[in-house]
Amino acid sequence: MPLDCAGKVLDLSRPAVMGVLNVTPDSFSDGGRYFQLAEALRRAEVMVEEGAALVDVGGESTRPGAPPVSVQEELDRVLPVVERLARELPVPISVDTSKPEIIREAARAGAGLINDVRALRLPGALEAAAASGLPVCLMHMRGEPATMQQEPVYADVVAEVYAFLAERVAVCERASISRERILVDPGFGFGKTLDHNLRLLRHLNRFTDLAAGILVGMSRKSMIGALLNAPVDERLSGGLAAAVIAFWQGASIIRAHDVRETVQALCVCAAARAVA
Ligand code: 9MG
Repeated sequence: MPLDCAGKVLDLSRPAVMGVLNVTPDSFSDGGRYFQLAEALRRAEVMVEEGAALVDVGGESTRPGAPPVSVQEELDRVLPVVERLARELPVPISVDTSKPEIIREAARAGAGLINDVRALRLPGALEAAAASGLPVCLMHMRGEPATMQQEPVYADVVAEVYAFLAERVAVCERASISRERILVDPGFGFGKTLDHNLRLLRHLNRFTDLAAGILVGMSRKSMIGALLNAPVDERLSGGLAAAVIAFWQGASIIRAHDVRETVQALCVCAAARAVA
């Protein structure tokens, strides 16, 4: 079933690449808000030209150890960008946030999807997402970004992440967010060791019955760096391999920085999968 993202349709029957657009101070030139807005728009346009089916705008870094950002600062970073992109681009604009205030304002500004790494667990987030009427992505994260990579332990990572996501889907359904508007994401790199991430990737197909679709993000992450012993700017091939495996295992949305290459890799994979 296609997802209705504030009037823009996201087709989940073929692989969709979600382009990453960070609007944190370190991701733009220091030319003031106006120039940052123009730069963000240009980057998003390029991603759409390269085949992005949606663009994910985030104003608070979720990297391990990243400092928290106030509501006002996140609003100032994200809202003008969401508003402009939603107006000017043909694809849905997703907002990467956990805060109810940002969910509400981003929905008013034209966002088409809520991408929450905390799976709507912050007070008020569930109600704000339900009231928005938008599709949501519920991601699994163990702990908080500041501490999540400090020796995470699971008895059975696949079963525990599955149980967490199933419970969050049930909570959403009770709040009138129907399963047809829910995506789930095992949260690669969020409170997981390399072994946990590999097990989740290997068994990703177990998550397909939970919701309307599976979203994953492995692009440039440290799990790829650890496997290849490569710095962040040399992880493209590994990220593409992970994207292809995830799609083959049932993911329908791949969150990625390198949009053109990811679209091409998934195009080959989808063609092979379509053959009887
Ligand atoms: C914001 N963000 C960073 N990594 C992510 C991932 O793997 N999945 C989702 N849904 N969001 C992410």
